[in-house]
Amino acid sequence: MKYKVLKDFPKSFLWGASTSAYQVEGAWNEDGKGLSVIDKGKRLEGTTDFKLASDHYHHYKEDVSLFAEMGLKAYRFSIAWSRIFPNGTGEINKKGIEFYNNLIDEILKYNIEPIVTMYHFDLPYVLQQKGGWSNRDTVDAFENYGKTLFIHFGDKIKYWLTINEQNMMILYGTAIGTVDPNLKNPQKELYQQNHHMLLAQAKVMKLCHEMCPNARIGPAPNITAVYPESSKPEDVLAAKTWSSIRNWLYLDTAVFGMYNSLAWSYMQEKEYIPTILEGDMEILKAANPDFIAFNYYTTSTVAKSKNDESDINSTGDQHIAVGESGVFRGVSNPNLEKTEFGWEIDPVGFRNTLRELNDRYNLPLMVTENGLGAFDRLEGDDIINDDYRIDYLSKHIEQARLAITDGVNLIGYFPWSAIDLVSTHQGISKRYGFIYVNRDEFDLKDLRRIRKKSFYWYKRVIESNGECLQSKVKEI
Ligand code: BGP
Repeated sequence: MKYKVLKDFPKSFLWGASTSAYQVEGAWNEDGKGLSVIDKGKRLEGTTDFKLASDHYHHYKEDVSLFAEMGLKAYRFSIAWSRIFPNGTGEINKKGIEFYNNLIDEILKYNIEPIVTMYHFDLPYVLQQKGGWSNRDTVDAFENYGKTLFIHFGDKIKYWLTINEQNMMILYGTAIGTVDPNLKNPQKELYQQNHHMLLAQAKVMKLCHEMCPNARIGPAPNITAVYPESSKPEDVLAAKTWSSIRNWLYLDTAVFGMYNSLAWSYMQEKEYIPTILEGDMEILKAANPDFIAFNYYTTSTVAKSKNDESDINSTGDQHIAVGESGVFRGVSNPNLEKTEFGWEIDPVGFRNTLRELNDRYNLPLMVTENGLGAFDRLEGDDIINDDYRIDYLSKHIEQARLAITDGVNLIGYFPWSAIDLVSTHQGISKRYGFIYVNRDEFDLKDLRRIRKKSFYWYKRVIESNGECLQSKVKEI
């Protein structure tokens, strides 16, 4: 649609950037932190583990001062559950509370809004050993963890995200490294785990409203618009099926407290229906999220299933539509370029996704991840010319502004990632940050922080409240 004038980003727009504890902190076993499933997980051959990561645990003051120099209005980070409860429940680790109080105070010192993700893939390993999310006790463990966070940090944190990318843990958990390798019937188990996570999420949302009446809380799935490969009605049907399974199963339960009917039929057909106890649906209905946070990297394109193994598009990861025989066929979108990691780049798809969420839920939206992983090169004089990242982000911000003009209630935008950190499964060489961390997969070098070209670019974007972008706004 052609607009004569574009609406501005709101004056209070949360220009931010994101990280997660296990991917940035390091100090994997320091100061009383317990193990998480990530610490016990396998690594891709030739890529680093998370033991040191970006060593943010020891560099956080310098890092936050750089975030402030970049002009961030907000910073999204996660709290490591096993740094607060080394065993998931039971005794609190005081050093863990101390670290996050120091980090939050450092962020607030620069008038940056701290946005906390309560759980970002790193389930305490002791809980995994007790059955993880298959064990309904983990629901209570998460509620207890949430209550502890609200007690210790509730006076400083205004925005809480419950669970990062629950849908990716269910659909692509093996790629991410969150699936218990000992599960007997993984698929069926994962949908029972999902139900327990939904209950846990709903309980902490209700608790947050009771304990921290001035705070706002919401879910944080990975959401993407799903396109049909053609205008063939069967392809359109397949796209709606995948979107229900990938997106609406998670958000209809979080927002409406009900399972999406198409996703439910899929679960019935596959015999994935979880055990739902008396009162569970009432718990889901009592959640009432204040906003929806979501991560966006790309869109999915699917076609009608051919009911054979050729439906499977690739080994896939959380940003590639794999396909499921008898359900949908994962295909590439010939209209989109790909990153060097095979992820399709779709800025207009970002606007599609924003519109779809706004229409479906009519809640404030916060984009908590959007970014380009690339093999950045450190050139002479500490120069990193990540023009490709500037191009990717500027095009997505342009589309965000068009979506705001469309009427979408967008309250924040947080590129992944604030600073280089370790990819879920592709090492630290796959860099996302505005700030380069001088280490390689196995050579830790000096870990010095180096501002990339995109650091200065994003600083200008924030100063101009989104006006000053590299490429002109496309008229669509
Ligand atoms: C999202 C996760 C982030 C981050 C991002 C980039 O799914 O929420 O934690 O990992 O993907 O993907 P990757 O790290 O696999 O390159």
